[in-house]
This record gives sequence, structure tokens and C-alpha cells, in this order.
Amino acid sequence: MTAADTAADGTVNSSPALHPLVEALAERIRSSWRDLPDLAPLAVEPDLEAISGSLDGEVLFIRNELWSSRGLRKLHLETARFGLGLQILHCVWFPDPRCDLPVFGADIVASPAGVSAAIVDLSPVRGVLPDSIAAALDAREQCPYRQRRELPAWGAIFSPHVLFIRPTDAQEEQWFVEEVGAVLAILAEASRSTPLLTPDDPATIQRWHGQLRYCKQQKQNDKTRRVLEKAFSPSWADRYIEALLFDDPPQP
Ligand code: BLA
Repeated sequence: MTAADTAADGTVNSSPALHPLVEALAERIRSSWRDLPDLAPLAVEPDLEAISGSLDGEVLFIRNELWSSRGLRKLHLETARFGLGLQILHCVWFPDPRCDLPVFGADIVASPAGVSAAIVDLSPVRGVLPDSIAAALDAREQCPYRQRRELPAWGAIFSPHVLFIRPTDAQEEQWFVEEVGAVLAILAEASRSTPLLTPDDPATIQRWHGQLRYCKQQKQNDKTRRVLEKAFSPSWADRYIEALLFDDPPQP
């Protein structure tokens, strides 16, 4: 147990409770990667895997889980609490550029005032989504969420199927979890059957450039950087973003 696990009033808090939506979505994501082909843990620098401390008198922690599987080079799930009750679920599945697959991304921002942002997308890395994936996304039933949100300018990387909402009740939160599960099932299925091209194939190189652009655009989200800078420091935030969240994909 570390000092961070004991609150000022002496109560012990070894695993701070996460918002039910963050917890439920994290579980759904873990169960989605469990039966992917060739699933293997991905090495992560030990000081970036589990991070704990305190901020605003609250326990602060980050948990990072990283895997790879056939056709997907980096499956990343981060669950975190950053002080003043701010909780984040951040998840990106980066494809192997040899495989014609989109990037899966999801983010949840929750605070004591409620969930302000819930987003999920399969984002194209060559202009458009593969036809079979677009058709599968189109075939889903639409849920009548009450509050849809506008994307920021850097969000031009997202597909026309992006879902960006502020869930207004437990029902909508449940729809969102189901929807992420369905999107991941579409990607998981495609990752089993999509052929792997050679590293020097022009299509591989094009998709690698698409992932570089995805990371570049995500790094323009100042809201993420600001939270990390306040909880840690500007240089720590920079390393975390550049080395873990949106590190440039290695050349195929
Ligand atoms: C917004 N992201 C936010 C916000 C915060 C964070 C505080 C503002 C909340 C709001 O607008 O309601 C913070 N997000 C974080 C932090 C991490 C994080 C600290 O992931 C740490 C890891 N962001 C992503 C991914 C997507 C994403 C993968 O990391 C989408 C696939 C999207 N977050 C995203 C978008 C916004 C957002 C679109 C709204 C930005 C805006 O409106 O300007």
C-alpha cells in the first residue's frame, strides 16, 4: 500500500471506485479483445503502466493495459482518475498497417456533474472505410440519444459513423456500452479475415501515413494535454502523449 491509498481521514482506498459507465465499458472492451486471434501482451514502460499519486486531496491513478493481436498492432485501454472526480476511459485499437482496417477509438469523460463526453468511432486511414465495415456499421439500429455533440476541428479524422454524445441517463449509457461492443465485434471479425499485405506494398504505406495523421490530429486535443499537465507536469504530459497515447506508428 502506498501513501496515496490512505485518505487524510484515515480511510483506506486501495482501488477507488470508477464511474459505472467507465467500469462497464472497460469490462466490455476487455471481453472484446479476449478472444482475438494471436492475442499477446504488449510491453509498456513500467513507470507508465500503473501510475498513482494524489491531487486536490484525492487519489489519482492511471491504469494502462496494452495488447496486440493478428492485424491489430496496439490495443490500448486507459482508465484513470485525475482529481476533483474527473474520470477518463481512453481506448484506441491501432491496426497493423499491412492490414486494411480502420482505427478504433473511444473516450469517456466523467465528473461528479455527470458524463460530459462519450465518443466512439472506427476512423479511416485511407480516406474511406473498407466497404464491408461501412456496410456493417450502416446495418446497425440507431439509438435515439438526446444530446449529440459537435466535433472539434481536429476531429476531421473521424468517419461519418462517429457517435459523439453526452449521455443523459443510465439507459443512454447502456446503449453506448452496447454500441461500442457492436463496433468492436465488427472490427474483431474483420481483423480475423483481412489479409496482411507486405510492408512495402503501397497500400500498407498509405495506411501507415493515415495512422501518422490520426495521431497528429489527436495530439491537437488541448483538453487531454491540459488535464495531464495539471495532474503531473508539462514535460510529463508531453512524454505520456508522445510515448504512450499517440506515439507515431513504426514504419512497416
Ligand atoms: C474531450 N478529453 C476531452 C475532454 C477532456 C478530455 C477533459 C473535455 C470534456 C468535454 O468536452 O466534455 C481528457 N481524454 C482526456 C484525457 C485523456 C483522454 C486526460 O483520453 C487521457 C488519456 N480523445 C481520445 C480519443 C478520442 C477522443 C481516443 O483520447 C476519440 C476517439 C475524443 N475527447 C475526444 C473529443 C473530445 C474530447 C472529440 C471533445 C473535444 C472538444 O470538444 O474540443
